[in-house]
Amino acid sequence: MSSRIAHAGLRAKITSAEEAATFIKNGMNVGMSGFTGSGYPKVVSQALADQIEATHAAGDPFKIGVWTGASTGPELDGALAKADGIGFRLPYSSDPIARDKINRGEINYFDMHLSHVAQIAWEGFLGPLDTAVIEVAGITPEGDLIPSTSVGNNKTWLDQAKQIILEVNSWQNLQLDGMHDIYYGTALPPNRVPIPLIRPDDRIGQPHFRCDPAKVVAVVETDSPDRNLPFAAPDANAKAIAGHLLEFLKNEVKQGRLPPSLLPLQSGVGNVTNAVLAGLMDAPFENMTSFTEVIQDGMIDLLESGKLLMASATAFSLSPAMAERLNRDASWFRDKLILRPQEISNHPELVRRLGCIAMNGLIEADIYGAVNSTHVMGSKIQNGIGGSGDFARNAFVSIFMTPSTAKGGAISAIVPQVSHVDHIAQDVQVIVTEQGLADLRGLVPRQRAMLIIENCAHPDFRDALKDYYERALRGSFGQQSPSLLTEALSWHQRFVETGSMRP
Ligand code: 0RQ
Repeated sequence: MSSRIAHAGLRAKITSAEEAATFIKNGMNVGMSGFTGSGYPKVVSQALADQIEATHAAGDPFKIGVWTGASTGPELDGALAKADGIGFRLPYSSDPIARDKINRGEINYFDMHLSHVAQIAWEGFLGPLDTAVIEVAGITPEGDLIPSTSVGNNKTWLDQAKQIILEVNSWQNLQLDGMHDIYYGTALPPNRVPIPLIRPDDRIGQPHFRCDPAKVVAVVETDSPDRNLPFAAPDANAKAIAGHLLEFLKNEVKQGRLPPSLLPLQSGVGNVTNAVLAGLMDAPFENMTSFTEVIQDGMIDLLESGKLLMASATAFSLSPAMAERLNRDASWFRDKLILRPQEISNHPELVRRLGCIAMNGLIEADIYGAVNSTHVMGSKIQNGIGGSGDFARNAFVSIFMTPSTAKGGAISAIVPQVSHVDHIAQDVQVIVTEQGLADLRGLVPRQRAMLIIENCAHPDFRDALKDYYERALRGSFGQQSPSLLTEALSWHQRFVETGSMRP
């Protein structure tokens, strides 16, 4: 195992997770690796949670700021949240225990665009980064780090942290070495230069992270798997959404607006987006590419089928079975997959230049096309905006999709007005539900309203939406985006009071 730690000085720092965790103190900011259940530290975070619990039991405070790439696994977010050890969290979280504490106001949560994290850390808004805890697949003789299954913000954490703890995970296949492209050319203005990436498969950086061995205080060996959840088999709604979307893409090719190989695909995480990827297996598009944030199961299937030539992302988000498959055949996948820092995988300059097709989920959309991706009933966070904003604003085609109802039909995903705005109507070009698809490009708000209600709303809510819209046409203060101010959020209020949006 220690053979993965080829640098003599760092081999001398091998210690237990418990010992390593003692370097982290109350009040510290800790930058951890990890992105959607892959490449996150597994044992130091758990040992830290144990120490936090013991400190609390002794009557002393112990909370830290946790900065990551995005969501992580139960051994990190779950364990630390359960121990009441997180005071501040950024930039994305989907852990159920942490979610409850965020929504009770017990964790300060900074939900932000994932491409902005490195910049805001360099600008100093978050305070100093005291410690970095980074999972790696190995350490080279020179002391460079072989990344594992996510890159996220690791480069930034390693550069900024005062001290570094490394988890060397032998569960990760060493054949991952060479899959990563770590670009060190970013800078703050006025010193920025164009990012020299022209095609999704361009490599513009180096395979390993730089790391100052003098900052490393502990090296911990582990053998723990990444823990992602399995995907559900696509249900009828997911299949219907995928069907509408694939018809749309076929028509775009027919109209000459998209090439037959489409443009680089970005796909959000979740069962619906995975169903779309599954649908692409039988669609007539060949030689596709992907420039996205996370690689999920459907992408791997597409790669193996030969329909997708390559995928660029910052992390894997694979079911346990698929993670095993990737781990077994890492050398085959290594030439077809590129993992980059998230400031590059999600970079607006690149998303715009490449002309990505962005496909993301939503919580609710309103009749004018504004999208809420994050807050249930305007105040309760589900996960966070993640990379959806990085891609939606800059994509060549910006698509959002959802089942038309939630919570067993009690909630309409199409509402008179969204209760929280993540994506303004100008960033939303296409909305898809199992009912149909609304292509909003070139339409003014009044045209959008009719199309979204007719094509996307569930029949159970369609008449009520029409009724609202027609009364808004008569009673609104202005006619650009007609609305009834005192009624626009009444559906949400009704749900809060009665448990249903239904009248
Ligand atoms: O909650 O499991 O408690 O029932 O939201 O909803 O339908 O399973 O859909 O997994 O695709 O998630 C927007 C949350 C959709 C996701 C969102 C409830 C629903 C369920 C999940 P339960 P589904 P999905 C790049 C892209 C932002 C980040 C992003 C998301 C739960 O897509 O986090 O796009 N997006 N990143 O019941 C009340 C509604 C609801 C609702 C759904 N209208 N009202 N609850 N739910 N709609 C990737 C990254 O950034 C990492």
